[in-house]
Amino acid sequence: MSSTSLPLAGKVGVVFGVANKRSIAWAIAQAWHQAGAKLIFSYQGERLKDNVEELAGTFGAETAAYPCDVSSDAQVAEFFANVAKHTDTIDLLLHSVAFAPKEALTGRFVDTTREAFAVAHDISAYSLVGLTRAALPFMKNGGSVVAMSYYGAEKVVPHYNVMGVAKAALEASVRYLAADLGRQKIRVNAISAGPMNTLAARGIAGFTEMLKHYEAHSPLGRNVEMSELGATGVFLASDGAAAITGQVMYVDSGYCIMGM
Ligand code: NAD
Ligand code: 0WE
Repeated sequence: MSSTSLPLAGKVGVVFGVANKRSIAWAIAQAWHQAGAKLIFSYQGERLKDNVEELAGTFGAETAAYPCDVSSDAQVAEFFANVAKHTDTIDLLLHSVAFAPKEALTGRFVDTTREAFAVAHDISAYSLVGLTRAALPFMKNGGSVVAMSYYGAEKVVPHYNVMGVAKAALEASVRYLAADLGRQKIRVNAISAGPMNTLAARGIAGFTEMLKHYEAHSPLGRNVEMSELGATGVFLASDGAAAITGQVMYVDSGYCIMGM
């Protein structure tokens, strides 16, 4: 295929949420790159700098990565100031960031502290609003914003707790952002992924059982592959999805349609 026939040829994207090669953000970034997009990466802090620079480097030495802790307005502003050194246009934004204090993901939801509730919502939901607003001055030709969600936003998943409430806020934010920005040809959607074996899922008690449960009970009888999240990310970013905004697209082997 010639590069001009690639679905994201000439597009520029910013990526939030790569921690390592197993990150969902890395799967979508690879798919965006293979579809012809040029990408700029962020990383949460110094701890992840080398990891992310090494991964970004596989796209060519000129692929940039800058720090951005999304809980800091100053770091968000600084990140986009760094982006401005490379481009005056952004077409794609990937939000693949979530965090709740570990103790909030065990035990009962009713025991969630004010502090854990605030942190989970700040990092996992508000950051989509703040990052999208910071990207707006660059999205002169319209754009596509993609966020990652999970079924626990809709239904009670044991121990997902405050993260489920934060994902509900994220999904509602997707809709309100889509309504605000549609006239600027900026689309905002979420991918609700089935359970994936990443750093964020590791150490969750019963995670292996959850993978087995999806295998046993989803219509497709299997778990989701990273490349399938990548392909959905490319679709949502491409002109094929030009009339799709404000949606939560389930990429979960069909699990969420089942009543029992
Ligand atoms: P991951 O650990 O690879 O990615 C989570 C990312 O969030 C990391 O890169 C981490 O650095 C980043 N992050 C956390 N706090 C941050 C902060 N303050 N500032 C900047 N970045 C911060 O795990 P993942 O599974 O790839 O998670 C990515 C997204 O996918 C999350 O939104 C998660 O909720 C969602 N998701 C995951 C699954 C799953 O089963 N793994 C399923 C559905 C949705
Ligand atoms: O969104 C997530 C997990 C996000 C996450 C993970 C952690 C682990 C380490 C947020 N915060 C933290 N904080 C930490 O200290 N998923 C969709 C994966 C996930 O997490 C679960 C799940 C699934 C699925 C937690 C309980 C039950 C199911």
